[in-house]
Amino acid sequence: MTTQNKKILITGGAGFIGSHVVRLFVKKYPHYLIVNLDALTYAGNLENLKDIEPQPNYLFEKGDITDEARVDELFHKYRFDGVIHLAAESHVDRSILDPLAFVRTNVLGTACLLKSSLAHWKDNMNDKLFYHVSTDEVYGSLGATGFFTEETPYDPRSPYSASKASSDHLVMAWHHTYRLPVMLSNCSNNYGSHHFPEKLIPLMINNILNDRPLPVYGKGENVRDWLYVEDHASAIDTIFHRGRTGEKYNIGGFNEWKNIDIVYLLCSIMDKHLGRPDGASAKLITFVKDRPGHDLRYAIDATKLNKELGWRPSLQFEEGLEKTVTWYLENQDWVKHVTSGDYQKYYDRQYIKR
Ligand code: NAD
Ligand code: TDX
Repeated sequence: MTTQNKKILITGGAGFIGSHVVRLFVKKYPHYLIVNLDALTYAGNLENLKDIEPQPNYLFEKGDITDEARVDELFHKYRFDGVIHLAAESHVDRSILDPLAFVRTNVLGTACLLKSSLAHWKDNMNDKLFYHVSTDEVYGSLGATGFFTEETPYDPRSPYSASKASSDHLVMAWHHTYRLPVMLSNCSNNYGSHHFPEKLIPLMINNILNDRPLPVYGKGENVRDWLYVEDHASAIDTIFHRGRTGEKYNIGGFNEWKNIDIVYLLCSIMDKHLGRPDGASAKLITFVKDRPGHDLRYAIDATKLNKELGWRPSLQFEEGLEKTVTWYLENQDWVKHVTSGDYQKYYDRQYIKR
């Protein structure tokens, strides 16, 4: 897609990754109008965008992507040239507790956006683009070796990953059937600031700080491939502007870690920050019942993105974790706000009463 004046709809912009994508686009492309459509679920928080709210090229619209009339109304109002679609239910453990919420938002919501995009672009698809943000979890679970490439067959195993796989298939179906210009990326686990403390890294930081048990599922042997969230946003920017229509790109930093090793690393970073004796926080580690259907290992081969578009991550993991811990320590008000309300109910159901 060219970088001339554009009106871009970003869905889920009040969430973790979405807020970083909105910030990047608003700052880097002052001649674009960025409209953030978000339902502000428990995971969406306008505080994440406080710094860019006053910018003249940024607007927020509250709404649900499953609400066809609302999505259509916004297309009429703004005449978008592009969509970057991040809105989703995103937490695997919640998808095990309430799968239908994931089918509704991730599958039906994506279909609603595709339908409106086609209706508004069908007479002139020139320089239009529907960019869908997806996950490596659609590929399933790896054994000890090997990587997910763009050719790896889909094999989702949780309600979350199955709903994301469905949304990927819908995006490609709209491309093949209706010629809708689309692109899709599948990224590995993200970490960084504004990450909701239900996910591994921010949950552990928060629990270490508050001297609570650190719940490691199973034996902590599962492996995830971690990427700093701002690097994900920069990859989306690169692909959105220079990727090939109809293509999918894997995004990752070749950075695999066992969960238990990450928890130990976080404990030692936090001990230094909090002035605790070395090893003090690690005493909080508690092995708990495993996640049902827990995928063993994810590992992304991002060679295509590197070779075709020259993208590479900017940060080493230890440096990124240090920045992340510092952000959480300096933004305790943010943590307090997002963990008030329903968070405690979810936490008790997931960790205390099982
Ligand atoms: P998040 O849960 O932090 O944010 C999701 C956002 O979507 C929230 O602001 C929420 O209010 C909004 N939303 C949810 N349902 C909605 C609806 N029906 N209508 C409108 N808005 C709605 O998620 P995240 O971690 O930032 O993930 C963003 C996207 O990136 C998702 O599509 C996810 O599948 C994908 N992804 C995430 C990761 C990761 O590690 N977090 C990795 C790869 C891909
Ligand atoms: O309390 C915990 N204890 C624990 O051992 C939590 C929350 C997680 N874990 C384990 C499960 C996973 O092996 O840590 C690993 C990471 O868990 P999550 O942070 O829940 O991430 P994951 O399930 O890997 O999914 C994430 O990456 C892909 C995002 O939540 C998805 O949105 C993204 O698509």
